[in-house]
Amino acid sequence: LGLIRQLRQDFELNKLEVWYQPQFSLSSNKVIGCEALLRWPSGNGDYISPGIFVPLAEDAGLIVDIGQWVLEQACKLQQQFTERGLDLSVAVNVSVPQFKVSNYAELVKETILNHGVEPNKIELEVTESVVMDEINTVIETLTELKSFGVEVAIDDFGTGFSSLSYLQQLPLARLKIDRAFVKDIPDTDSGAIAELVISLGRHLGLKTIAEGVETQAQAKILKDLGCDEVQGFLLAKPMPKKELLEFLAQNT
Ligand code: G
Ligand code: G
Ligand code: MN
Ligand code: NA
Repeated sequence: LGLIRQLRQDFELNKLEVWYQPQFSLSSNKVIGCEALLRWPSGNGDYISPGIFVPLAEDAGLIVDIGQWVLEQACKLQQQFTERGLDLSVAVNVSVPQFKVSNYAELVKETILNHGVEPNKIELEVTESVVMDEINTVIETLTELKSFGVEVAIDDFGTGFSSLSYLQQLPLARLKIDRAFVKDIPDTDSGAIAELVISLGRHLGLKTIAEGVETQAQAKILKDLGCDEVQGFLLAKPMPKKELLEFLAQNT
């Protein structure tokens, strides 16, 4: 079976999983939310990376249905947070083809309303490739969602080939510093880019969150630079929902 047929079949058989990686405030050291990340069990105990199958699902248009399902899972988790008295947000990744659905903003609003979730506890992560694909449509869609309350973050910031002018046109809450700019801190000049993004965020009134933080040294430098939040193996890896709820019971 081709990979995409296998993926479609496994999706229909409800075999895909959503794992969650906690995100932490650098000032309070507390969990502030988590990012939803797809996992595709290969059948022999390990997982095919979303880095491999998400691009295929995007090409096949399958990401539209999968992405909607991920959003529903995120809303269900957020409901559980609220039931447990946890004030935490859930971030989901959104791909280009999802924005091409004519009523994408309506669909997101409806999904959030149907789950009785507070819109500002759901964050959409969009990459620069999403933003640059059809900038006017994307601005319109995200502006509508922002006025509903949904938060928007730019994912993998600095890795795309975009101009910076869109930053002022989008209703953003957060810049996510890509792990490429975090990984060599404090050994190389890549820290200079993290510093630049943090400073840019501050000037634009946006929060900054660093991804891929693996060492205490990185966390300390990022904090000293004024970065607001971190996500990375140092603090917590992506984990299944059951483990996440256990982790939060211990860590909130
Ligand atoms: O979890 P991991 O680091 O392996 O993810 C690799 C890539 O897959 C990341 O760029 C991430 O944004 C993407 N990805 C993970 N889950 C989703 C999802 O639900 N939707 C989309 N569009 N991309 C995802
Ligand atoms: O592109 P995006 O930011 O959505 O991807 C997030 C991906 O980064 C997830 O697949 C997650 O597994 C991975 N990730 C999260 N924290 C770390 C980390 O500290 N180190 C490394 N190498 N990868 C990480
Ligand atoms: Mn992401
Ligand atoms: Na990223």
